[in-house]
Amino acid sequence: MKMIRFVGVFTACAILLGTFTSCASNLKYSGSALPEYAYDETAPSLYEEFADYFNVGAAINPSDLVEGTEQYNIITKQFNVFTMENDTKPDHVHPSEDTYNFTNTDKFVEYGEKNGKILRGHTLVWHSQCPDWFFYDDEGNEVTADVLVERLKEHITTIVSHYKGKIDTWDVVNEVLDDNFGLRLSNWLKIIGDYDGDGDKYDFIEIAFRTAHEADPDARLIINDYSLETSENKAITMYNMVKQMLEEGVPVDGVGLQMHIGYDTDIEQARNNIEILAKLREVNPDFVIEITELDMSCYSWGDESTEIELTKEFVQQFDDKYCELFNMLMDFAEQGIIDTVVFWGYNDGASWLNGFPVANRTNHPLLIDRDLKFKSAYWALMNLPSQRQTAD
Ligand code: 9MR
Repeated sequence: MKMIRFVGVFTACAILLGTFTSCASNLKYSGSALPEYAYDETAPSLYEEFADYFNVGAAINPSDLVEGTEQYNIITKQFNVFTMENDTKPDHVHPSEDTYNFTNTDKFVEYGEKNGKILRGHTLVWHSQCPDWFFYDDEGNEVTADVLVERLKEHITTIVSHYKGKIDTWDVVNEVLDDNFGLRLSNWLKIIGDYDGDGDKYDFIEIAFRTAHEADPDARLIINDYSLETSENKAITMYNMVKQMLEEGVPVDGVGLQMHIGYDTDIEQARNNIEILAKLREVNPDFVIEITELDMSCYSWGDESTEIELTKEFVQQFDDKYCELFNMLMDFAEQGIIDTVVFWGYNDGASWLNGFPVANRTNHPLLIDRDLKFKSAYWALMNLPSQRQTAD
């Protein structure tokens, strides 16, 4: 048994060394740093490796918080920021007007406090996973703007106060922009509209930020959205909206780029869009950009297939793209623009991308595989900080 294992490890080692030595010499992690390396006490740590640049985090679920499991050990060692993937969303925390369910997020906070982690709350206001009771009265009629504003304030005040000083960062509003133009036509927008009569319809967003800030003045408040890295139009729309809100004194501390990207995403486009958003620092020098939901699909957008062969060439391309992305993010980190990068999940088996946009597909978007082994993309990234420092 031991012999078979040795041969397996030796072969993997030889293959990997071939891959690594073809990229660069004198790598910090090579040799024993196998792509199939499983967690043990001697494993290095992703967030510690990137400590000079940004915090590195992951979205997790309650099942990851069982002390003593491999999952628990991996997340605790690898990441220093966490988001609950689903359990802090409105439908979980506030399923009906008089019911708040803090059980799972309380456990998350307990874990974070015990292990000294930074915690993100996702999310207070969203069009999805938001129960209908917010928008209708007992007779099923749509509520007035006044009623919805009161419900919105009560919702945010109760949740943010409950976690005051415990949850560090809130995705206050999520996905409020439309894919093509302006604001998404959600129930929030439709019902609250231009509440203060000043000519724009940012009111539900402004009220959400002001209310969250009142409940916990020290919490970092983020406006979170997708495709900001690929659509320049969306990045500009976000820039214009946040600029106006900042000028009006709305306490927005940063923009969250979800970054659900693909192995073929144009990283230079992403750099361009981040530069657009970073101009918000001209209004507020402390304004930050967080990467909040990073993953990298192995399928092109529009590809409907459910399996992909992980050829050596494909894996190399995938790893290179992760490196290109992280190098770009480190450039912004060096300017103080980006300080947090959070993966949406941490192992391929549990990723939402196995079910979206095609059901029952096998995707491999993260750095740890289905068997909880660290992939070559993990090791490629682990080598970046030391390579960058050598190059300086
Ligand atoms: O990953 C989440 C998945 O488990 C849920 O079913 C889904 C429900 O809408 O939400 C997913 O997380 C989303 C996040 O909350 C907001 N940005 C997009 C994420 C992926 O859909």
